[in-house]
Amino acid sequence: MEGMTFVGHDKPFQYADGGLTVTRGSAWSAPGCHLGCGVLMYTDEDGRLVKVEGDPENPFNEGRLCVRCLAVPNAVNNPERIRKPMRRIGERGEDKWEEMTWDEAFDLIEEKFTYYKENFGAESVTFWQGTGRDIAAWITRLAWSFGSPNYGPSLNGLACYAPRVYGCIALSGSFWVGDYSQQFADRYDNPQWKRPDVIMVWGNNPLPANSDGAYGHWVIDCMQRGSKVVTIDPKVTWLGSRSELMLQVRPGTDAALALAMGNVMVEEGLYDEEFVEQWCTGFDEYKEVVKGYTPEKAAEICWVDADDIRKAARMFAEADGAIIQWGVALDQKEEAVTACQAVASLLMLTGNIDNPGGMIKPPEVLMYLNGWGFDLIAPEQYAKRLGPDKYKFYNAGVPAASAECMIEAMETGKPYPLKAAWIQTTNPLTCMGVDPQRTLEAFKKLDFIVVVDPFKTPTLMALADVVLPVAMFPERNGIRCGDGAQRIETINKAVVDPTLLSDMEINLELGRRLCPDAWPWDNVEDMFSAVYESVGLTFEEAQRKAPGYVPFEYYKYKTGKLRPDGQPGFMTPTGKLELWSNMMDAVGLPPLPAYEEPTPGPVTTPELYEKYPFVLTTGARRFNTFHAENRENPYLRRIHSEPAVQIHPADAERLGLTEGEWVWVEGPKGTTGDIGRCKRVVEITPTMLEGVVSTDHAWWHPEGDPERLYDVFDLNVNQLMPWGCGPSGMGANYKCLLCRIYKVEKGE
Ligand SMILES: Nc1nc2c(c(=O)[nH]1)N[C@H]1C(S)=C(S)[C@@H](COP(=O)(O)OP(=O)(O)OC[C@H]3O[C@@H](n4cnc5c(=O)[nH]c(N)nc54)[C@H](O)[C@@H]3O)O[C@H]1N2
Ligand SMILES: Nc1nc2c(c(=O)[nH]1)N[C@H]1C(S)=C(S)[C@@H](COP(=O)(O)OP(=O)(O)OC[C@H]3O[C@@H](n4cnc5c(=O)[nH]c(N)nc54)[C@H](O)[C@@H]3O)O[C@H]1N2
Ligand SMILES: [Mo]
Repeated sequence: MEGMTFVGHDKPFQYADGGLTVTRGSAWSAPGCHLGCGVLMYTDEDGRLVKVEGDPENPFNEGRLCVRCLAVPNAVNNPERIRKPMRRIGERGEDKWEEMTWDEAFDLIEEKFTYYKENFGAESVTFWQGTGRDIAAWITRLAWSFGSPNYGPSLNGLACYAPRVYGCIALSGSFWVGDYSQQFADRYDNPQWKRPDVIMVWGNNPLPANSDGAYGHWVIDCMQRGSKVVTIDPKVTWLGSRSELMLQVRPGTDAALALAMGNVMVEEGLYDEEFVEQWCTGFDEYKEVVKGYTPEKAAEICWVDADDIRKAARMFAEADGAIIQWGVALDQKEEAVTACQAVASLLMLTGNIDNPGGMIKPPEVLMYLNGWGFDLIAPEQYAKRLGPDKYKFYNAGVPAASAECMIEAMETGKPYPLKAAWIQTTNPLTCMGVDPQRTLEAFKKLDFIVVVDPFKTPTLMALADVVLPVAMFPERNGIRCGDGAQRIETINKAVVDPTLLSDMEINLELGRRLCPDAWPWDNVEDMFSAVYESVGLTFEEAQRKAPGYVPFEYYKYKTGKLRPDGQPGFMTPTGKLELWSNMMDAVGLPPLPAYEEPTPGPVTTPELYEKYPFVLTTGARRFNTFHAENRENPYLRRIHSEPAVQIHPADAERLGLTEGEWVWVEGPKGTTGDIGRCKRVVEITPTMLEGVVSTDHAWWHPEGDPERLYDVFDLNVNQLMPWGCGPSGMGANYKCLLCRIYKVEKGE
C-alpha cells in the first residue's frame, strides 16, 4: 500500500543473543489481553521460553510491558496446561477424560456438526467467543461459512464496548478513540499530532486495563507533556489521585453527570458554536433535554459536588484537543446505550472529533474484516439469528446474536431447538455471563459441546464433551490489523511445539472439513497472506517488516473521506453529527440521550436499599489477572491471591469488619425476589466512596476440587445479577447493584 511506514529494524525477527534465541513479535492471546505490545521472546537451547521483555523498538509500547506478559513463560510452561485433545468419558461435571488424537477429535466434531446441520439446521450449532482475543475473524468465518448465524459472546446485553460503539455510531456513524499519536510510527514527535489539553478518564482505569487497544501509559506520556486529567470513578484510582479533578460518582449515574456537563456547556456558552452550527443537527432538542440537568440536580443524583461538575465541563470545553478515555463501566448498566450517547454528545458539542489531540476514527479494520466471512452466510440463514426479533437494535449493524436469546432458546427449544456449542476463548460460567447457574442449566440441555482452551476451567469441567487444547501466543503465528493503532503487526512463533495447534489452525482444519470452499488455504500463513492482500503484503513480508503504519489524516469529515459518496460530513442519514439520532429513532428507541436510575437502586427500590445498603460495583480490573485467567500462575497469584471486596473505612467500622477477613457479599437479583451471594476478603481502603463497595469478578480456585467446579459457585459475583439487558438489547447491570455484607461463619 502506498504511503505505508515500516519501523526499520537492524536485526532480523529472529536472532541469537548470548546463548538464547530472541524472537521479535507482538503479544496477543492466549493468555488474554486487549493490546498487542511489541515483545522480545527468549528461548533456550531446548526451545523453552525462558523470558519475555518489551521491545524498545516498537512504537506501541516502547519497551514497556505489564506483569502478565512478563510472567508469560510460566503460563506457557505451566504444568496445569492441557496438551492433548480429550473426550469426556463420565457424566458432565465429572473429572473423567480420555485423550484423543487431533484426527479423532476433528472426525468426531465434523460428524456431530454435520449431523445437527442436516437434521436441525446449521443454526442449531452455536459459536461462543470471549473478549478481545484474536479469534474474532476466524470464529465468525467458521460459524457463518457453516451456515450458523448464532455466534457471539456470552455477555448479557453485549455489555462490553458495544454500547459505547453503538452509542457513538447512533450520533456520528462511527466510533472514535482517543488520539495518543498511536497511528504514527514516530508517535509523539509527529508534527501533525498535538497533545490533548484534557483527558477525561470516565469509568475506565487505563493503567491496569489497557483496554480496547489503548495502552494505559499513553495517558502518562501525555501528562508528562502537559495534558491535564479529569477522572470520573467511584474509587480514587492511581490516576485519579494525580488528576486535576476527581469526581467520585455513584455507580450507574454517569448519564446524569454527562447531561449536567452538557447543561453547563450550553448555559455558559462554552460549546463550539461554529462547529455545532456547521456539523451538528438536533442541538435545539438536545438543549431542551439538558435544561433539566442542572449541576445541582446531577450532584444530588451522582453524589458529587455541583461545582466540580461545572469545573469539569469548563475544562473539557475550553481545551484545545480533549479526549474522553471511557471504559466498560459505561456499558455495564441496563440503559447503557443512552448513557453512552449522553457522554458522546460532549464530543460533538466541543468539536472533539477527527481532530489532533481529540478523538480519531479507529483505523480501517477492513483488512481484518476480509477474514470475517460475512458474505459466506446465506441471507435466509442469517435471518434466523437469535436476537433481532426481540431487539430491533440488532439490525442496526450488530453482527452477533444475543446471548440471552440463545440461552433462552436452549431452555425452551423456541423458536427452534439448539443442539451444540463451540466455546472458544471464553469462560461463561466463571466470568462472562450473568446468573451462572441458569447459564449452566441451559447449556446442559445441549447434546454436544466443544471447548477450546489452554486450561481446565469451571466451564470446561461442567460442560465440555470434547476439549481441544490451544497454543499460546509465543507458540504460534498470527496477524493483527487495526485495533486503535492503525498498524500492521504480526504474532511470531518463538516456541515450536508440533503437538499443539493454534486457534486459527484449529478453525482452518475444521473449516476445510465442513465448508472447504470458504477455507481454500493449506496453512494459516497463506490464510493470513490472503487478508494482507489488500495492502500488498504476504504474511512472511509483514513478519519481517512489522510494525507497519498505514497513512493517516485528520479532519476527514471536511474532505469527504468518511463517506462512500465522497461528500463532506459524517456517515449518518443527515450527514451531520446527530444529537437527535435518526438511527435510534429508526429502531424505536428514544433519539435523545436520557438518564435512568438503576434498578434496583437507592432511588428506585428504597425498600431493597434498606436491606441491602451498599451500592455494589464489580469487576474493576487488577494488574495481575485478565478476567478468570492467571489464577494458576504462581507469580501473578501472589500479587492478589483471593477475591476482595473494597470498602471505605467508615463503612467497615460500622459493620465491625477487619482487613483480611472473609465475608459474604449478598444482593437481590434485580427485583425478582431471588438473592445471590459470593465470598470475599475484606479490603479496607479510603479510596472507595462511602456507601459504595467494589468487588473483583471472575474468581475460581484452579487448585480446588474440579467436581465442585473449582469453587466457582462460592466465588462468582455474577450470581448477584439479574437476568436480561437494557431496552436496546445492550447493556446489563454488571456494575450497579445493591448488596449487604456479613461475616462468613466457621465451616461455611
Ligand atoms: N462481574 C463482572 N463480570 C464481568 C465483567 C465485570 O466487569 N464484572 N466484565 C465482563 C467483560 S467486559 C467481559 S469482556 C467478559 C470477559 O469474559 P471472558 O472473555 O469469558 O473471559 P475469561 O473468563 O478470561 O475467559 C477466557 C477463557 O479463554 C481462555 N483463553 C484465553 N485466551 C485464549 C486463546 O487465545 N484461545 C483460546 N482458545 N482460549 C483462550 C482462557 O483460558 C479462559 O478460560 O467478562 C464479563 N464479566
Ligand atoms: N488486567 C486486566 N486488563 C483488562 C481486563 C482484565 O480483566 N484484566 N479486561 C479487559 C476487558 S474485557 C475490558 S472490557 C477492559 C475494561 O477496562 P476498564 O474500562 O478500565 O474497566 P473496569 O476496570 O472494570 O472499570 C474501570 C473503572 O470504572 C470504575 N467504575 C465502576 N463502576 C462505575 C460507574 O458506574 N461509573 C463510573 N464512572 N466508573 C465506575 C471502577 O472503579 C474502575 O476504576 O479491560 C480489559 N483489560
Ligand atoms: Mo470486556
